Amino acid sequence: MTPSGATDVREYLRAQAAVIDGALERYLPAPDDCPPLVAEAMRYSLFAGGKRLRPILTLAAAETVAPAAAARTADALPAACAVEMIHTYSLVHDDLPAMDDDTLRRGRPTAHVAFGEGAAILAGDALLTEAFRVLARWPAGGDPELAGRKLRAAERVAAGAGAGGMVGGQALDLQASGQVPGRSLPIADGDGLRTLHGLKTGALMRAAAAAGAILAGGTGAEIDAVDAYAAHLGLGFQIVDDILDVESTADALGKTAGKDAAAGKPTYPSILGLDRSRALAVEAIGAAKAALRAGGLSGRLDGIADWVLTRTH
Ligand code: GRG
Repeated sequence: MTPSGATDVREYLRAQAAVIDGALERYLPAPDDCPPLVAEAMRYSLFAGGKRLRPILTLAAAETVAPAAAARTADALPAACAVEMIHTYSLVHDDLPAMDDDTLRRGRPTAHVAFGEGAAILAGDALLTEAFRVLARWPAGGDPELAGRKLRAAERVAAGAGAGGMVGGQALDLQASGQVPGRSLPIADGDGLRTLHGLKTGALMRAAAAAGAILAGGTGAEIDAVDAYAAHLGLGFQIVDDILDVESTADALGKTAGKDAAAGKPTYPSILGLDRSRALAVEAIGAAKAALRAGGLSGRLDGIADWVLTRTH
């Protein structure tokens, strides 16, 4: 990527994150709409400075399949917000003592440290549930074609987040780290890691991108290309995450660094070494871009793939 291309994509990511933050503010229950503790705990984790990569994928996928139709990309904004709410719920629950037991996330004390375990569990539950309210309700209007697209997008997001997607990946992660009595499932090679992360990290990214393409009225082939792109991107993202966990600091990452190694978790660097991990990340990002090209698509998703490789947090 050229330096100007890198600046351009960073500017795009910043601008889209601001659009998403504004929309999240509108879609989220206000403290008057529910017991204030729930609204406060949801907002605490959601507005703590996440990168917004998944919702940006939703918007960028919509732009990619419907480049000339602003209305179509606006149709994808509620789903983008729903995906970020689901991602944030997963972080809140992942940080709980029963899971990863972490105290720092997005540069702040984790939700259970700030609000207590019970309230953090409820904040996660509420984020997940409200996400599907957003998916069902917006964009509003009686257009039956749009209603059909909303339903397909919601189904896709549920599948990516659910038992055969992110939740399933988290279950494999618990088993891999010996946290399920009598059900350990150690991971010893790259294929095992790929399966785990394809679910835990990749499935929601795939659903995020596919939902954008669906809501913008993409063809079946376009939706498939965007889905394949996001599958490779998710892998690249995860490998870079594992490398940053080794090489970066808590200050830069906004979360505990070196946590995986300390917990004896299988990671790309621990199983394959840093050099091979870097090469695999480059390969995955190349494959993501190739999947787009194979579907006759280009545009922002390409630059986002390059950014994933060079990101520092
Ligand atoms: C609890 C059902 C359930 C799932 C948890 C997402 C997840 C699954 C666990 C988070 C732990 C982790 C390190 C996952 C792998 C990489 C990842 C998803 C990192 C966090 O995503 P970022 O970097 O975070 O996009 P921000 O804060 O920028 O949104």
